[in-house]
Amino acid sequence: MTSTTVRFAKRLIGAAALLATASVFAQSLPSDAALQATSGPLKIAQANIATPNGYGSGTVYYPTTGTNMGLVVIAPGFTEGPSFNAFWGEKLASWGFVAVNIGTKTTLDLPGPRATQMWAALQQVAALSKTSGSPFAGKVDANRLAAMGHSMGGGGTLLISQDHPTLKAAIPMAPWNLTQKNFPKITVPQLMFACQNDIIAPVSGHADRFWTSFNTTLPRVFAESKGQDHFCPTNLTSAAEKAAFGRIAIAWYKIYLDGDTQYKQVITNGNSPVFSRYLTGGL
Ligand code: 9J3
Repeated sequence: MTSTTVRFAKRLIGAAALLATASVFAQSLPSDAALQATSGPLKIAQANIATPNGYGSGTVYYPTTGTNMGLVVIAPGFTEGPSFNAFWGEKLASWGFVAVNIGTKTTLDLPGPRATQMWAALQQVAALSKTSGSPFAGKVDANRLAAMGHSMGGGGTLLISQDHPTLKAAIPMAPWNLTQKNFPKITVPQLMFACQNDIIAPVSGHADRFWTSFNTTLPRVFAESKGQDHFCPTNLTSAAEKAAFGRIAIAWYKIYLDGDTQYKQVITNGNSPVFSRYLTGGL
């Protein structure tokens, strides 16, 4: 090549780089208001799992457009049913994830069986997505699985994270676990929600213990809702809490389930007046 040709080639590469940059800007972050809203940009549908294999019940929420999305299992707490988490299923799907909101075999199951059931639901929904007859056929990328759960379901979220390091991200909400307090082996990024005035899963005996046990390299966030009770990250909470938790939950799965690192700035700026504490590490 002549030096003129080389210069011309370099200019072409430069132009391509500019175009690539432009397309990144075209997909810039949504506004805080958009992330805090009850629903995201996508239209959603839902389907019940007719024959749950290894767990109690499941409702799958999914965007009507798109394929190969990350899948999040959502588990309730002791004596709770899936209604406690329904808004999470709807919110996640409206932002481009598939969510399976489960009920456990019995509402009294301990965190260990909840973790087992969460894994069973992920496997079944991923397998169903590979069948052409499914209403959510082709929607799930079986290599991108994540977990979320409230209370004993939050304990289950920690346990499934410990047992299945292939998971991409997790959100334990007001997690409760009695027999294991230390989770230094977890490598699955953890966004932990806590409720300051929780007397069912007191922060000092549960969320704080789990949080301080994490490896210092683990990508992690601790978001504690000010003055709120055990139900602060569930359907029973206020719109303000749903907005603050919802914004960082979407960002967490965008970063760690979708690989969209732009959303790290949402996490960095994720504190809110409704939080009494907002701590981050390993990001
Ligand atoms: O809501 C929960 O799953 C908290 C755990 C709990 O109530 O334990 C009592 C045995």
